Amino acid sequence: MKTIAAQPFAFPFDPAHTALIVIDMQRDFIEPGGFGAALGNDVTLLKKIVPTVARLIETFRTAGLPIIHTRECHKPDLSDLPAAKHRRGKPSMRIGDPGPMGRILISGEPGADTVPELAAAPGEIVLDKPGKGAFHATPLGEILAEKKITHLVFAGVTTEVCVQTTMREANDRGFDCLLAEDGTESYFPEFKKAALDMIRAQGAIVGWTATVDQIAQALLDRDPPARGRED
Ligand code: C5J
Repeated sequence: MKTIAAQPFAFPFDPAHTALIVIDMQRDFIEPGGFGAALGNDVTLLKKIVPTVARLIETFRTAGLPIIHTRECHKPDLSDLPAAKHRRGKPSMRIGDPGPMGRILISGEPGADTVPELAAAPGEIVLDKPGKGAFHATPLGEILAEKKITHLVFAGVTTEVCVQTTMREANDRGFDCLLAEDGTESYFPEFKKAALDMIRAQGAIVGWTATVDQIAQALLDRDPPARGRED
């Protein structure tokens, strides 16, 4: 067993039963010139976490632990898109419409792909999901059961939508969940803060949070990075 120095208290985990889930680090949400930017969102907030998420992924690769990358997207014929989800959003820019990086949130289109800096390595799982939560209408539950995973570390975007929804789904299914505080982001900083507070409230009601350094320190048994002198 190992322990991550986390909030609201230490997170004990067995690396042999732990996986990383990286949620929706897709070009359309993160890159300037994508769907998120076209909707008027400040994508620089999301782009800033890419190197930190890359470090977390590298930590799991070094430790030899499973990594699952998700992408929120739909089939080209929209057969997995509920009418209620289709109706939402800006009328001029709905899922499936032509967007700045191909059809919006459609599998196979450039905008739906993961940003190249975080591309999956051979052997890592890439899971396309039609919902906000990664368990809905996907084989994620079966994949984790087959790998005997009991503990999940999360990163990705956006904190309060797809990340938090998936953590809540996982929590209800009996997984212990920890979110990388600096490996997740929102277009709305106040929503990120509220989501982190909510997750770890009432004795980790949804899960734990920790920094990528704290996660790496526990997984790789490394000392924390040296801090500069403050005097
Ligand atoms: C995600 C969204 N990935 N905000 N999607 O959070 O619509």
